[in-house]
Amino acid sequence: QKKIRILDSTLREGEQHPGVAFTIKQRIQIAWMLDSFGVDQIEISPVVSPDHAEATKTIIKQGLRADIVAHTRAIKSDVDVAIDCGATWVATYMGISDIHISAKLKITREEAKARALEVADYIKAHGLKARFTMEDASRTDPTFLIEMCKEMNRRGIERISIPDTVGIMRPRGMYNLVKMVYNNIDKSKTSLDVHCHNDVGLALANALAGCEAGADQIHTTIDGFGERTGIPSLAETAVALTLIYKSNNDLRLHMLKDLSKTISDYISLPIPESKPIVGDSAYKHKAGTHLAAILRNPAAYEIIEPKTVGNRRKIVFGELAGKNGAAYLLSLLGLETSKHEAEALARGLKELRMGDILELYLDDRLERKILNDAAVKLS
Ligand code: HCA
Ligand code: CU
Repeated sequence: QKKIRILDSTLREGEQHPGVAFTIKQRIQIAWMLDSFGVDQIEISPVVSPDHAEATKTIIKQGLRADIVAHTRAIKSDVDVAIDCGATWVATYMGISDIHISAKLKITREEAKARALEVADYIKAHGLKARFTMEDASRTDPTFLIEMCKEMNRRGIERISIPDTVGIMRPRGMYNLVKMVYNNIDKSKTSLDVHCHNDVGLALANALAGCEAGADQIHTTIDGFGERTGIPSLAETAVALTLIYKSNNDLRLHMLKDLSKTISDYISLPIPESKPIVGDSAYKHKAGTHLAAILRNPAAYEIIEPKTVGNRRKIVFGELAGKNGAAYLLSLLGLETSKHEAEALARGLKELRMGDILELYLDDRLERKILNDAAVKLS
């Protein structure tokens, strides 16, 4: 299985989310964490403010393992800012759909193409590694998209990003779009990125479909923050790649919860409890039938152990706990469990109004022992 890489854009796309803004020190801290987590590239825009330029410079100086990619508009003076920061990787973007060319750039297709190529040549003339982003690729005339990709490919641009800027694709459509580009370029010169927006919740599915079609790098942000409803979250992407696609196994997954927690502390926004992998509910078990199975083998309802991703298992005793849940609760309290007592407690729990619940958070070692004891008693 070919490795699928991760570019994390928390410091660029992530900061485009309302309410998300980091200090210089926080950006440096995030870059260190992302690097030790194991992402391949870290993206930041040095152009948006002097603070961002400062952060970009300092992060580049850290000598991290990940490439630091400076994101710029397709404007030479932007590229100059990146160069001044010491960037060796530059990602430049330009809207190439008719709607972007007319509404944003207010020029013609031919002028847009000329401008893009001029900037690409400029970047290459400075000996930089480069990505060119075909912004709004999913709404671009395919002929023009291919024409542009071929030009970049001919120039030895190392990566082309195919974004679904407005989150309008379905997985099959993203697959076809990326396949079309993939079939039209010399793969020894250029690799493909996918950058999918989550406007209807299909971002990760679309990005993975793009990788099945030949792309080898997915853009993520911590917790999926980004313009509007964002892009795929780092945690979901990392676990999907490791566990489902088996295309990456050098990521420190146990850092996922901490990465998420760090961001939420920095921006004073709680992590939504239903967030996959890192949310508070990601490993909460409630229904009696689930509890009964979890007692014997947590894998019955967990695809990856909570501690593997830095999260914790939580058992909820509420109106759905049933006699298995009740017996478990009694054993936790150190009480000898008879069938009769367990049933009585289960009836009591049934009386609970919806939402009146007791949650238990357990230390790992204790939990394993108790799970074993309870399983023995019930079997
Ligand atoms: C933007 C556009 C972008 C670029 C993606 C990329 C998009 O907000 O600047 O560079 O790969 O969604 O098209 O984020
Ligand atoms: Cu984007």
